[in-house]
Amino acid sequence: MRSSILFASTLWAATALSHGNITSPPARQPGPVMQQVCGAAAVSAILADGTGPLENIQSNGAADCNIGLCKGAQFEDNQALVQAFAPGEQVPFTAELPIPHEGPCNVSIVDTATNTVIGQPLLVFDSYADENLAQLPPNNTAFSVTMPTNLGTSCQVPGECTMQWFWFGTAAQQTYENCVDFVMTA
Ligand SMILES: [Cu+2]
Repeated sequence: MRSSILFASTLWAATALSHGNITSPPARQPGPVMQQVCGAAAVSAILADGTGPLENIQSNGAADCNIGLCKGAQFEDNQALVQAFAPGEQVPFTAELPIPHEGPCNVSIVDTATNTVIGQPLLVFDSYADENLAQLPPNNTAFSVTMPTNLGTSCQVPGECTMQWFWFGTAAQQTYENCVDFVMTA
């Protein structure tokens, strides 16, 4: 998004511009529980453009609503999407980046109760989605992570952990997140 239209929050603008998101594995989507927690406007913003940045999503200000964790999407709306991964398993991701914005990106496992990263990021791009390149590197839209082998008993209960793709467009000042809910198999 150009800075000149950063202020735009109208529906047509959000619809006309798409930026990026994870398309596989399935990422958390908005739903009725998110609407209860974060309000209808936040849900509408994601439904209007699922690839838009966090900055386009208006929270209702409730203490329980954290747009900075999975765009405010709630685990309870996504229990059917929980993936099962084994320690050491390679998990392929696909992303779409219709409007790239250069900046850092990472994939990490997040403890949802505390919104803190567990261990080291599974993947780090110092420079991702560089719109100045003639063509994005193939690993920007198809990459994989290796599930850690040292999680102990963490992440075995659905909803306890989520795998978060995080990308910040530095010049655009736009933040992107998608969460893949999963359990680690023993
Ligand atoms: Cu954008």
